[in-house]
Amino acid sequence: MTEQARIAQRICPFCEACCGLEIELEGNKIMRIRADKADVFSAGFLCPKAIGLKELHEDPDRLRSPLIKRDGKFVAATWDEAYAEIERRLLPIIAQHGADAVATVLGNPVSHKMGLLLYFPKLAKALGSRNIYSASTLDQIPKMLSVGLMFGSWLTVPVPDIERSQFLLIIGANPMVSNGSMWTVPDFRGKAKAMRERGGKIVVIDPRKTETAEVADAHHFIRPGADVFFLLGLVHTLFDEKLVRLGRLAEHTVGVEQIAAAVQEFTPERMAQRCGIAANQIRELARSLATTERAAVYGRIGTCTQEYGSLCSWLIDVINVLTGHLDQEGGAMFPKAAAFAANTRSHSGSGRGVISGRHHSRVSGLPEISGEFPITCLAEEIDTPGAGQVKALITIAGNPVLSAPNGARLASALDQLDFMLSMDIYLNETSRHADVILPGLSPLEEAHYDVTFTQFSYRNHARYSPPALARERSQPEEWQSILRIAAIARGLGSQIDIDAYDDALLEQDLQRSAGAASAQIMAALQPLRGAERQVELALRSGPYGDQFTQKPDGLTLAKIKAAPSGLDLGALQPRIPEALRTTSGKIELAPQMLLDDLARVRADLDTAAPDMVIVGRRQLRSNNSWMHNLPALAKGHYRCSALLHPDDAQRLGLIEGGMAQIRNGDRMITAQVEISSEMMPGVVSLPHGWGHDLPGTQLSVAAQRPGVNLNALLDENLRDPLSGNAVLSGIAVQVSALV
Ligand SMILES: Nc1nc2c(c(=O)[nH]1)N[C@H]1C(S)=C(S)[C@@H](COP(=O)(O)OP(=O)(O)OC[C@H]3O[C@@H](n4cnc5c(=O)[nH]c(N)nc54)[C@H](O)[C@@H]3O)O[C@H]1N2
Ligand SMILES: Nc1nc2c(c(=O)[nH]1)N[C@H]1C(S)=C(S)[C@@H](COP(=O)(O)OP(=O)(O)OC[C@H]3O[C@@H](n4cnc5c(=O)[nH]c(N)nc54)[C@H](O)[C@@H]3O)O[C@H]1N2
Ligand code: SF4
Ligand SMILES: [Mo]
Repeated sequence: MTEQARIAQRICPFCEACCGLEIELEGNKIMRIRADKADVFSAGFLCPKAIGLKELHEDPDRLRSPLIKRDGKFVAATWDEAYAEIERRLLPIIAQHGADAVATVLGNPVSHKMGLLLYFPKLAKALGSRNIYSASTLDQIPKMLSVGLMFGSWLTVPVPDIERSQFLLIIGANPMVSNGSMWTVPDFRGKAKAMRERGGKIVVIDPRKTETAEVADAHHFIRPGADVFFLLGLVHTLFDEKLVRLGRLAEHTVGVEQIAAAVQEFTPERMAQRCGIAANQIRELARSLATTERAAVYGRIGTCTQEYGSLCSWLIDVINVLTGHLDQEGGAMFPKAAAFAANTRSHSGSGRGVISGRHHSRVSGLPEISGEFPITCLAEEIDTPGAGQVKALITIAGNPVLSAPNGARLASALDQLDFMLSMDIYLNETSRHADVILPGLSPLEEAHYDVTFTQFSYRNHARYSPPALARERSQPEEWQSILRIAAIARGLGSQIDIDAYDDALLEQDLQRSAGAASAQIMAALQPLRGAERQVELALRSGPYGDQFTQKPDGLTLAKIKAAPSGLDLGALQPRIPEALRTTSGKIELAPQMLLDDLARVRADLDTAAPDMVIVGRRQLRSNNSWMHNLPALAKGHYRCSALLHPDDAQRLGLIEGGMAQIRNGDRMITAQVEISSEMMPGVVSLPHGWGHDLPGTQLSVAAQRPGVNLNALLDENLRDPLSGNAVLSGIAVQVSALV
């Protein structure tokens, strides 16, 4: 290595696996990116997307200065000009139309950015608008609702304790490709292999024989959207065959009798036809789950983004409880994050539970869940006139024009706004509609702590990445930008001293939470600022923290910084009842809202399968809509293909590489055909996040192979009624050859 060569550690911000990487640098140049073998959590794993960190840093299309739209064209602007423009445009809208006229949209990368995650609440408070939307309602809100009702806080999600498990039932998830979701588990492949080597078994339920199914012991096709029937068949069998064993959890659980009564009619024999899995298979799987000492059921996108998303998410954990595997070694366990987890805060063992439906959306009257409305309501809130209409929008690291159903309607709604601000690193399908774009930093220029994913991790740990490269002095960190917008919204002016404002807000917070000790804590946090200071505060007052010197051996940010490959905090430990925050202090196995929703299932018992339905698909070298501009990831075989079974291809007259028209009512897309028996007959699979052929973007690589937009086919009004999550899977379509 030359003199200036150095290695920086960085947690990869691209997906939930949060791999620890080593960035080899010479001056400002990135020479190489490798896995950090010493990383206490990911232990030398990475995937091909890691190289994207270099390409993203160097991407000439990535925005480096603010843009302001003048006479329909974007022009580069200074930060001061951009903030002044926001102030000039936003304040009159708030003054004239009120707080709810300003909506915000948060996208997926927010959960990988500590600055955005920790400072968005300050912007939300300053705006005071009920119109908050995020990618959660295209994703995991059904799981948040079910665990919220059962365990008392939105993110108390049990994850498989894979290193000690002997049986894993994976439903509607493909961790071999996605690298895990709501389950932070780098190197799923290695862990699955180790599991099988010690005699463990993995069974996958999916309408496609996925990469995960390939490394599993068994795979069963399931009719898309029919998981609820399968899961009810499993729960029925547990009672029918007297396999229910709550073990240690019996005294901490209420609602078992209600579940027994509710599932009586859902025999596997009745469910088989509807879900496509034979009754004896359902019974066999229930027995395996119940009789294997260390086992867990895990479900993800396929079980959430469908019309029974909340019921499926709930039943998965009902099974974990009834089989005695919840909160047990080798079962589905609750991580204990070192900072920020609601289930480690305040009084342990009980709490206020979760409350939803405090207000309803203006047009469709849908309830807020966890403080947000379904993102599929955004377009109607903008394009439906009347009091309370959304007139301004702030998008933060989100691309809903591609990621949400019926982007065409949303795109034209965005053009009707009086003002739109995008905090984004690209001029893309969504940010092209903005009046001002504020770019974030390259991930290599910012510090990182995993605020969210430590709450879903297969093992407890704490890691911190300092910035690998210095940022341009003129470029603020994202927490600073978002806080400045908050100050603007409060009428404090765009010129405010942001560090002083941050101090003042923290002082207020501390006075509320720590009372007399607040001045002392404030002093102890010196000289940190911004997001980093929030991390230090949360760590030191968290479950492993030094409690500001009361426990000198406890955790501080300095201790984590001194361990560049992270600190291991041990395997997951049983946490019930301590992790509960329900009002009863019990696991609420049978929340009324979920029991009531079974009426929909009863009414749907005999619905016949449509000729063809469409489902989504994720791919290793792609991440939602925004990594298609990175050459190393974009190259290779064409990926945005419509994958279907040879029998369907033959029946529909489709040929490999030919074009198919896919229709849903009057919506239509054209996609290239790929034929494979890995698909369940009657199901076509297409990735999402493509369709980079819209005008006015600056994505030169992505535009060369734009792909087609799956969401252009989907109906924004189809939702899981309980959670409001969009239905993205199992939608009936007509497929025909394009002649
Ligand atoms: N049909 C179908 N649709 C789906 C899904 C599906 O399975 N099927 N999946 C859904 C899921 S799970 C999700 S999470 C959503 C994702 O939905 P979105 O979050 O709306 O989409 P992304 O493609 O992740 O867009 C991320 C945006 O953040 C920007 N960005 C990236 N890094 C940064 C940064 O550091 N700072 C800032 N300010 N911006 C940044 C990118 O340029 C991009 O505009 O898509 C959903 N849509
Ligand atoms: N490489 C890569 N990794 C990613 C992402 C990415 O875009 N690319 N996105 C990230 C994000 S935002 C998320 S949320 C996670 C998602 O993580 P996962 O949920 O693991 O991701 P998917 O690959 O979408 O897996 C969903 C599976 O559900 C199946 N499926 C579809 N419909 C149904 C159904 O009705 N029932 C059942 N049982 N299965 C069904 C699909 O065939 C697919 O195999 O991945 C994250 N990681
Ligand atoms: S699996 Fe790949 S994209 Fe995900 S965190 Fe690891 S290196 Fe990054
Ligand atoms: Mo997601």
